[in-house]
Amino acid sequence: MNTFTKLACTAAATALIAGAALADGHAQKWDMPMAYAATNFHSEQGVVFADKVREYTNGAIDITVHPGGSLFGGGDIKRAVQTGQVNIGERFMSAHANEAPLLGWDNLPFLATTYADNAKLWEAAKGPVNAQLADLNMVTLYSCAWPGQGFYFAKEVGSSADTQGVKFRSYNSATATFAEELGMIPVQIEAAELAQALATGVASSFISSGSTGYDQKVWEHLSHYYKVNAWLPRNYVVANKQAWEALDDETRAGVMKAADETAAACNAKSEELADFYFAELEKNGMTVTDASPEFLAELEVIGAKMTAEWLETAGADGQAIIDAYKAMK
Ligand code: PCA
Repeated sequence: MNTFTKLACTAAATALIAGAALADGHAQKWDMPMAYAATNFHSEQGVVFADKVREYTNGAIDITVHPGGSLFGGGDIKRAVQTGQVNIGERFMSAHANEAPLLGWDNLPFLATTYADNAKLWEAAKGPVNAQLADLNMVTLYSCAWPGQGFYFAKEVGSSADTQGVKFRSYNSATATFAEELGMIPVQIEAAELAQALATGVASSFISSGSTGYDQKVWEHLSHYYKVNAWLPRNYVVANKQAWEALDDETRAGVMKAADETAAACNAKSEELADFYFAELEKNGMTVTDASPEFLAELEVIGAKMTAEWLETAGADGQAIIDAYKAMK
């Protein structure tokens, strides 16, 4: 067989297998909105995932990644997937904990502060959380943790005496509550708009990982980062339920294989990069330190209150997640 014939045979075979995915035999093109910078590890892993999906489904599903909120802004991605405007997307689901309290499981202060513990907590949470997402018409393909969350400020902060009246960028209601407890004034803003919010004075502090501070070059506006390591929140890559159910078993298995591999790679990448981000913040002039014992003690008291409030809204399912997690430790 010459090269051309071989290629033609491979293409024909691929087309045949790909045909398994759709009744009309064409590959499906799926647009995948992602909310964070193209160079962020979540987005880069999204591209790796798309490549793996093409490979493991023999080209049946062809995903195009749209990072940086370019197709849908972060706040609109969940609805876009739910309603089938897109078949797949990435979302920071704890931002929707006011609609579905269970989705706040990954914002519980000081409960699981290492990658190993965060993986255990996800193990404990994923049954009820994925059931909740299924109720919202979404199928979870994979989730990936951000590095630990700490506070960014434009000044030295030793305790809540220094945070009164400070304008704070929140990314969900849990972080807004945290800020209010510290006397700050929260406003919810997507990461993609963070640099602009800092530049215009809409906010002068926020809680996040070193990753987002690095992506948004926040050293241009802020001076201090306190490594509180309060929690490791997660992004989820989810599919629209009808789009998912329309796939044949073999194609779904290919997508899940890609998803499982990407989950492992993405979480490993997050852990590997955590200290790199701190070094970059420092290199660009920021002071990166642990929070003072006084500030940390205050944050722990607030954290306990937030966990109690979450349990009130998340109910028995929430308690079951915490219990199952503690049983694993
Ligand atoms: N970065 C995202 C979510 C958590 C994180 O570390 C953000 O600040 O929006």
